[in-house]
Formats: sequence, C-alpha cells, structure tokens
Amino acid sequence: MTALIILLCIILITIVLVQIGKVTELTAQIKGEREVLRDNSKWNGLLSLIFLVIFMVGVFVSTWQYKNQMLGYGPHESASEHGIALDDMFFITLVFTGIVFLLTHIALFWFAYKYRWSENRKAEFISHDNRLEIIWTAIPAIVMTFLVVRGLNAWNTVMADIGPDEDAIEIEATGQQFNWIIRYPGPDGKLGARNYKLTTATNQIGQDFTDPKNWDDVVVGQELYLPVGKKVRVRILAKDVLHNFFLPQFRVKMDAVPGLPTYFVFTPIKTTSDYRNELRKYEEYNEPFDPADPTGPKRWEKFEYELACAELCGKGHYSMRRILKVVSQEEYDEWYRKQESYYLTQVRGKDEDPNKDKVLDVEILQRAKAFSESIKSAVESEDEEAKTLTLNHINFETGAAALTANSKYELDNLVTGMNAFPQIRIEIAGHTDNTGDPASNRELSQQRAAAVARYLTERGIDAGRLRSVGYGDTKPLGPNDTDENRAKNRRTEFTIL
Ligand SMILES: [Cu+2]
Repeated sequence: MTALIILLCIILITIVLVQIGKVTELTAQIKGEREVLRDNSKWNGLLSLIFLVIFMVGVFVSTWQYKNQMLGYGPHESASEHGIALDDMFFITLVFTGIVFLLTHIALFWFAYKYRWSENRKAEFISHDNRLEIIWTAIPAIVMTFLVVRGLNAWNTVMADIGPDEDAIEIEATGQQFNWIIRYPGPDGKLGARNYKLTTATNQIGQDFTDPKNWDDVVVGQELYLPVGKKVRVRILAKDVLHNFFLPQFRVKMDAVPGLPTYFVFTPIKTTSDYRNELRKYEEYNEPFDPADPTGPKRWEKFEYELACAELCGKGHYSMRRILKVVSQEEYDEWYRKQESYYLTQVRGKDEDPNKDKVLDVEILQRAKAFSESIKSAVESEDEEAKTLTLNHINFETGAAALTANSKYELDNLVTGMNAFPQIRIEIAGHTDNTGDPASNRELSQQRAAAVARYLTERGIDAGRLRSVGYGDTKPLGPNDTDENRAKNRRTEFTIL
C-alpha cells in the first residue's frame, strides 16, 4: 500500500514539474525571452547570496555545537603521548582545508551573484595565464609537502619499536572470534614462545610449555591494567580472521592479522581517574549514566577506557570489548602480584604438561619459601599437632626404600630448616597404606624413614638430632578406602621434638 502511494506521489510530482516547465515556456513567449532571462538571473544570484549566508552561519553554528565531539579537543584529548602529535596533525590539516573550504565557497556564491547575467556586460575570455597557473600549482604543492613531511615524521615516531635496553612492558593480544586473549609476561618480564601447532582447548594460543619463559606468563581476565607513564609494547596477533586492536582514547589502532604479527608501542599519560576528572568539567558528562536512574552515577563517574575490535569480524564482534584500567605504578604492582601463572594453575601436572616428570625452578623456589615458613611456624607453635609436618614432595622407587631424584629438593629444604634452627631435634616417620602384609609394611616404612635420615646426615646434619621410625599402616590419616585416600596415607612426616 505504502509503495503504491509513494509511486503515485512520484508520478504526480513529475506531472507538476512538466506543467511548470510548460507554463514558463508560455510566459517566455508572452513576455519575451530576454526579460525572462534577466528575471531568472536576478533571482538566481540573489538566492545564491542568501544560501551563502545561511550556509556559512550553519557551518559556524554546527562547528561550535559539535566542538566537544572533535578529537584532540575538550573531553576528547588524547590519553597517550603520541596521540597528542596525531591530534595536532588532524588539527593542522583542518586549518588548511578549512581556509580553502571558506574561500572557495564564498567565491562560488558571491561570484554567482555579482556576475549574474546582464545586457550591459560581456564575459572576458582568458585562454591562458602563466602567473595564475604557477600560483595555484605552487600553493597546494607547498601545503601538501608540509603536511606530508609532518605526517611522515609523526608516522616514524609512532611506529618506532622499543630499543633493546629500553624500559617497557611487553604484553600480547591475540584476537579470535570473539574475544581477546591478553597475555602478560611473568616476573621474568619475557613472553614465552608460541607454536600454533600446540593449540588445544586448554592451550588456546599454543604456548610452548617446554620454554621456561612460558611458565610464569599470565593470561588476564576481563580487565587489563597498565601503569601510567610507562612505555607499553603490544604484540598483536589473530587466530582466525582479521581483527583490530583499538584503544580509541590512546589513538592506538592496529590490525591483528592471522599469521602476521604486528605491534604498537605507546605510553599512557593519564590514569582512568585523571581522565574521569577531565570529563567531569563538561556538562554532557554530568548527566546520569543510566537515563532510567536520574539519581545514579554520572557519566564521567562510569567512564572506562575500552579496548575494542575495530574490524567487523563476525556476528559476535561487539563482545570483544574489554576494559583497560590505567593506574599508578603502585596500584599496577598490586594487581600484577595477584595474577597467577596460566601454566602453573591450568596445565601443570595435567596430561598435556610436557614437564610432568620435572620439578621446575619456579616450583623449587616456591616450595623452599613455603617450607621455610611452615617450619618456622611449627618451631614457634605451642600446639603439639602443629609440630608434625608432612613432606609432600618426597617419593621412593615403588616397593623400595630408594629416594627418587626429585625428592632431593624438599630434603634440601629440610636441611636448610635444620640449619636455621640448630636447637631442634626431629623424628622422621614413615607411613604406608594397608595393602600387603603389615609386618613388611612396617619394615618398608622403617627403611624409608632411615633413608631420609641418611640423606640428612650426609648433608651435614648431626645424627644425634634425628630419629627415624617406621609406623607401617598403624597411623593412617584416614580410611584406606579409595586410591586417593591410600595415597594420602602413604607419606613421610617429621615431628619437631
Ligand atoms: Cu574482532
């Protein structure tokens, strides 16, 4: 129905236009051609002049109206160092194109009015003018050179990579349909190697876990943090289709291309709260964030820097939004301390862990620290029960009393503890589960406890400070009903006497 009405309207308008044309022709015949021409030219010139005035007023009013939407101005000042230079470039280009825009439009409509048709005037025909040609070639050439040289300069500064010894954080962003996987280096400051062939459901970015640099790497959650004033290099990759790493407030924008790593280096210069305080000065940011809740928080209070994907990468594209918090170095350090290694929390000890049989340096350090803390609190404790500690990382060859090679780390921690508290004496106790003959269980547990004691004396601990006992299956921690519980009951303990 609507379509029919629209069609009818078009037909009617066409008929009206044709009729107007006919009427004009008829009046021309009656009044004489020249008179009509003079009338038309006069009106044409006058309307051009009126249009010029309205148009120019419109240009200036809308520029004023929307000034707070412009990059590099008011609430949209850049939050990064290089962003200021980029905004300046836009501004200078705007000044030049603005001048040209104003001059050409004024000339166009003013001339249409001033040189409207008149019987007493004849056009002057200029076939060629060298001076004019030189002027209008030279001016754009000089302006273009200025803009291009400046732009090239800015490009080289913005795209400069970090130097080998420069103090910077390198993080990694991998785009996939539909989220960003953001990886931070661990305390070693280095990101571990990747190999796409190693990609699995748990190892989404194909980290090569035989590379020790990967062991402490962190994969962060929905919010990412960066310290203010510190240079950041983002390694940008994609797993499936084109994505784009876009931090609008920082003027950071770089394609994430499958198979072709790109990067962007930038320095945030404003924290999230700095930026909020700047927005606070503008009326439009003092409106409620949620229009349905007029007394709720204001827009500036809820402002967050965002990481977006600026490539239409599929139907879930919008869900690639992430929050970036720029904070002080202290706040950053505090957040960073809370992050956990992806490898140690998600992969370590599982089937796909290539280092299952090895004890890692990070673990040795962690265990040494934990051990020294627990032996200290056991020594200081008044509670009898707290004086018994289980040696969780001591293992023996199956059915024998020989210590496995990896057991030495915990035993060395025990040696360090015995040296730190020279006054203590300990009882080393071997325990088994209830499988097999009780007498041989007791015998085996005795031999194992003795093996531990032997190791300690070999490391210089006085034998008088040690007592080794085999309890066999007589002191289980719990019922021997499942494999798991039996494993808990097979243990080596020591008690501070
Ligand atoms: Cu995307």
